[in-house]
Amino acid sequence: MHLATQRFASPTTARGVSLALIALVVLVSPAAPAVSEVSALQSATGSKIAFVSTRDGNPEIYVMDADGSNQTRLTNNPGRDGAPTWSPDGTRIAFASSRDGNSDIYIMDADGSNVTRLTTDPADDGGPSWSPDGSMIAFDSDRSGSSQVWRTNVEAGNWGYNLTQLTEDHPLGRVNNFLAWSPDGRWIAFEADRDRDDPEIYVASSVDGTYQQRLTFTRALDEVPSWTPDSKQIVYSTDVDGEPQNGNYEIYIMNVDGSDKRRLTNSPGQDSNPTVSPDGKQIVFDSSRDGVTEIYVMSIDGTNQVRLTMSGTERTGNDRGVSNGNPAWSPF
Ligand SMILES: [Ca+2]
Ligand SMILES: [Ca+2]
Ligand SMILES: [Ca+2]
Repeated sequence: MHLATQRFASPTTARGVSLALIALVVLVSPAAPAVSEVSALQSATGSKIAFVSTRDGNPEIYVMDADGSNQTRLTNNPGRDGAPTWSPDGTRIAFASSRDGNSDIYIMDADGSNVTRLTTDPADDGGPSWSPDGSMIAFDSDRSGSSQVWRTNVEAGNWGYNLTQLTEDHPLGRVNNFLAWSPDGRWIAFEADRDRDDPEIYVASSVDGTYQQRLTFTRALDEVPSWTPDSKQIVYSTDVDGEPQNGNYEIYIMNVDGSDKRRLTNSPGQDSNPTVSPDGKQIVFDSSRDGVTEIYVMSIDGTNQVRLTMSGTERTGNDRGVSNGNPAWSPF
């Protein structure tokens, strides 16, 4: 974990364990909702973006149209609510919240109603990412003693939740988190500090955590991976340009084998938390390039960068300011 990264949605930042939104983007929904449900969710532009804002005093989850219009609050709780991730059918949002005293995973309908609690462990659970078939959620938890990647069924069913730990504890308690389930269902991408004091991007089998492959090899902070809809590329954030761990993150894209890494942003602020639109043509991300953290969108090749939120304010004295970040593009 890295102080340089903007982690305002985390309920546990003070401990150095934090959560993020990793959007799960799917090209095809295996369990399509009823037509009426889909049409109710679709905006005029055909897509929604969930995000986290502190504009109402503490971190809450909001949703907006993909052009930045119709910004609506979905949670209203004094706890820290963050890390929104869409169900593959677009009807629900999983998120992390500290509303019951420690960070747990919750699920709500896409309009904010029907909130249910998925995890109840006294350890911190966060950073959910939905499986593309909708049946499971991967998340990070320190219930084993250090932050590791876990998954659980969304419904108990006849065989229970089948809670499974996918990454192993390390003697030094290093972290594996900021995970994203691949749209083809086979892989979970995550960042891990396990090798050294700077994180790298890994992928592992979503079945049992095997076949782990490390995709970055830098002294930089390589973080917050997310997938393109075809599962062939990963977008992420890194401060690899300039001095090691300088904190100036840029959005990069690479092939799933780690090849062909390309920089998409070039701003003096922190550019982070990218997720890809369901048509694979755009990336939504957050950036502090204009002085406060706001949400931006760009084409998949880095062109046409446009700011979507405008309500951020700077920290001054005891005023913690307002930030908008951790965007997640809906699957429709
Ligand atoms: Ca809240
Ligand atoms: Ca690194
Ligand atoms: Ca930057």
